[in-house]
Amino acid sequence: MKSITLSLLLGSLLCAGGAHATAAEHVRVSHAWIRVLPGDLPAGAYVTLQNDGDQPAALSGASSTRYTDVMLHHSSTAGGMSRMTMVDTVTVPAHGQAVLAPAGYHFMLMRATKPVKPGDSIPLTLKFSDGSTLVARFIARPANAIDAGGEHAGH
Ligand SMILES: [Cu+2]
Repeated sequence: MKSITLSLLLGSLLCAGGAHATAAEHVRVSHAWIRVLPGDLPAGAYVTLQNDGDQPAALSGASSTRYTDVMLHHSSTAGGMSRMTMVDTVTVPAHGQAVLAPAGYHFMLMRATKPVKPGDSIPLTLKFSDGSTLVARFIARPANAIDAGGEHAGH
């Protein structure tokens, strides 16, 4: 019973401020990775965002000191042609998740300020439409990688 009391107490402390909590405070990041391409080609960045909040969170972009520009894109395939479109936001549903992954939503990282190699850990600042931000580390993976690697490499 003690542990239940403690977690209830912690829960109410964490929720202090309730309605004023920002989107970033409710979002957890996992499977954050970058697919590094040769030369100065733009790199795709992928991540899973889990929203523990009661309100949807709208991801509106990102920035990084390691890249000159970061754009939010969506890839789609129609008639065998693959294309990318710019998007303003990606919604992370309340108590749900949004997955940025190859062939779907992704960040496009433009013009690295210095070369990024597989194995590097690159901080990206994720931005939400309420103005809140969240810094997450993205693992750089080789061009032939299909996911974040590690224990989930078997997907
Ligand atoms: Cu793109």
